[in-house]
Formats: sequence, structure tokens, C-alpha cells
Amino acid sequence: MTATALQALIFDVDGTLADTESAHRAAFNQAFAELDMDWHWDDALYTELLGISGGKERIQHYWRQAHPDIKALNGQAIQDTIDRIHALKTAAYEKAVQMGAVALRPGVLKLIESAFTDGLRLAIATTTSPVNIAALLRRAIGPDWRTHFAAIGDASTAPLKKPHPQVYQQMLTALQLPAGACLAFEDSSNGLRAATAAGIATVVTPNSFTAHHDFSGALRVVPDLQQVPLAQLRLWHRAPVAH
Ligand code: XBP
Ligand code: MG
Repeated sequence: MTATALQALIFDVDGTLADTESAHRAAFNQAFAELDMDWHWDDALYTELLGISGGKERIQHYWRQAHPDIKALNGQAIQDTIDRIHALKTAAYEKAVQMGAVALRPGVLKLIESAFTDGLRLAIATTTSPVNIAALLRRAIGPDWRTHFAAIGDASTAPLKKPHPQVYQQMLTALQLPAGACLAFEDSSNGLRAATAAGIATVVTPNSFTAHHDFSGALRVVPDLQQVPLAQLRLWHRAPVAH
């Protein structure tokens, strides 16, 4: 039985708030094409590459895998190229989201609004870039989307990417709450490991890219948040039974 009452919900973004990875993959491929690179990430390869959190880290990992001769190049030239690819990718992704390419997953908006109305504090703990969060939530919630979130942790605040717990630890500090007063929502094993390493009980909603991941240690694994009202979350939080 958890002694601390539930006071905050901490949401991952990609794959949790919305099924974004197909749009991310398309944006990566668009950036490669814009730079006349003979790279193309299909679904199967991208599913594998999602084992690496962070777009820039994913590009570097693939570059090393696909072109071992990368070692001969100087580090700065590599980083400059990765930064350029990622900047083009982020611009393409932001545009796609603004055009409606991505929608919130079932039950997410209802939970955000009922939790906010009920006085729970909301936070975001993601690996992605701030511009991607803004594009998604501005379209899904509206221009005042930020007022719903007491704290936001992302690539600009947490350079140590999931499964490192840094971004979740930052949110606990920002919320000034113990891990026991929070619940996290994730879609991937990297995300689950990051949240649980920060001591936060985690509800997992897998998606087509992460259904094969190991979710041992999750508080609950559910197909989506549609059938998960706030009252149910409070019950799970009060009586945690690890999955
Ligand atoms: C998942 C990620 C991100 C995205 C791409 O983020 O690993 O890197 O795949 O976004 P989350 P960037 O923690 O929200 O699940 O290219 O901006 O990194
Ligand atoms: Mg995710």
C-alpha cells in the first residue's frame, strides 16, 4: 500500500501521448533525401533503431553501423553533419505535425483534462526536442497548452537520454515531489527503465514499434489509456502490483 497520495502524472511524448514515430521516420528519410544521402530507414530498420533514444544519437549509431569507415572522419565533421541532418529532420517533422500528421492516442486528452481539473500536477519527460512537443500539443490542446504542465523535461534539459533516469529526476526536482507521489506513462522499455530507475511507478501503453519490448517492472501494461480513468490510476497507485 503506497502511503503517499497521487499528486502528479509524468508523461513521455513519442509513442505515449501520440503515435509519432512513423512521422519521425518519414522526417528522417526526408532529411536524408534533401542531402542526397543514400540512406533510407524502413519500418523494420527504424523499429530496431528505436532501441537508441534520441534522434542525433540514432543517426550516429546508424552511421557507425552502416559505414564503419566513419572512424576515419574527424569527430567535429561528424557532429556537424549529424546536427545538420537532425535540423532538417526536425523542421520536416514540425511541419508534418502542424499539417495534422499526428493525433493524440486514445484516452490521452481526456486523462490530461480530468487530471488537470482534479488538481493533479502534470509534467512531461521526453527525449525529443522542445519544438516537437510544442507542435504536437499546440495542435492537440491549443495555444495555452503549456498552462497544463507544471514542468517539462526534454532534449534541451536532459542530455543523458533514456534509459538514463535524468529527465525523470529533473521532473521530480521541478515538481518538488517524491517519486512515490507520481505516476509515469511510457511506451518503450528505455522509457520504462528511465522512469523506474528514478523510482516512479509506470503505466506502459505499447505501440506497434514497441510491442515486442520487455515491460517487466511496469505497474500496468495497457493497450491505451481509453479505459483508464483517473479513479483507476489512483487505485493502481495506492496498491502497486508490479507487472
Ligand atoms: C523518443 C525518442 C526521440 C524520437 C525522435 O522520445 O527517442 O528521439 O524518436 O525525436 P520519447 P528527436 O522519450 O518522447 O519517447 O529526433 O527529436 O530526438
Ligand atoms: Mg516514448
